[in-house]
Amino acid sequence: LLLETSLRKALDNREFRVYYQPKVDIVSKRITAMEALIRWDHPILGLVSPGEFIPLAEETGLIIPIGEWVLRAACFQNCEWVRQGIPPMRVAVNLSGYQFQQKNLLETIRGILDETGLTADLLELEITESVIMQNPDFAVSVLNQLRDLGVHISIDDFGIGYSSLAHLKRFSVNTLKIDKSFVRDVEINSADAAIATAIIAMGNSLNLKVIAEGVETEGQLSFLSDNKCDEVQGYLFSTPMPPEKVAEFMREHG
Ligand code: G
Ligand code: G
Ligand code: NA
Ligand code: MN
Repeated sequence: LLLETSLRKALDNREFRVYYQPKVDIVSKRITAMEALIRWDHPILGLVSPGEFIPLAEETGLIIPIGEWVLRAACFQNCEWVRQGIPPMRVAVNLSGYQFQQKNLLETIRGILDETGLTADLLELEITESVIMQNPDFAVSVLNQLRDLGVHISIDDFGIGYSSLAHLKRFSVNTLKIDKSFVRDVEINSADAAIATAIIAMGNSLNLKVIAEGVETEGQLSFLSDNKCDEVQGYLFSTPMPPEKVAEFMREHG
């Protein structure tokens, strides 16, 4: 209850931060996007991870204003990076299931793009496979509208949410993001290796990009590269960093 009360005040008190983690093209090594990951800088607890407060935000409905805040902050930040002369890259924002179901999701996103001046192609939305599969028919219609808006769409945590190929071909998305639980032991666990390669093959055959998250070692990177995965993300390249670090990172890696 204490946490809920302070979560309510956190937006007004400007206690949220957005950290950014790069996505890297395996072949060219270029940065394709920066994923926005929220942090709560609590006055007493210090940095609280989203794993701890996103579920509470969802239970209380606070995820709607918090999610909108992240979207706006990330879009403003990406405009600022463009203004600084950093080569254009997308900013990727995680959408909660509650946001995905909001009737005014499209208006909200359109409004934030207008307000910040960011072009739609520089915004990416990450929606988990489980959220999409809760109601595949509804998801098809929302994903079509988002595609028409011109934003890039990724299916997050892919591989644990039971999409069939039949469903996948109906979803207008750009990218499949292999869940990090399959990446961790991809070199030593033959089932994980089989799942990862199957997702890559499925993505390739449906003309979708495939990214692997949670890449921490050169061995995992080699496996993914040998098996024609398109992009990678993880501690091997960078932990999530505050926005002021991104410019420096891009000077070294852009
Ligand atoms: O950043 P990790 O660093 O701790 O994130 C933990 C979880 O919180 C991940 O599942 C991530 O997708 C989720 N998450 C991070 N930022 C956001 C956000 O802005 N909105 C939503 N809905 N989830 C987020
Ligand atoms: O659910 P989502 O896929 O958005 O989760 C992203 C989470 O994974 C965040 O908590 C982020 O900080 C974390 N993360 C990012 N890179 C790595 C990595 O290389 N290894 C591990 N174990 N976690 C990572
Ligand atoms: Na994500
Ligand atoms: Mn994920």
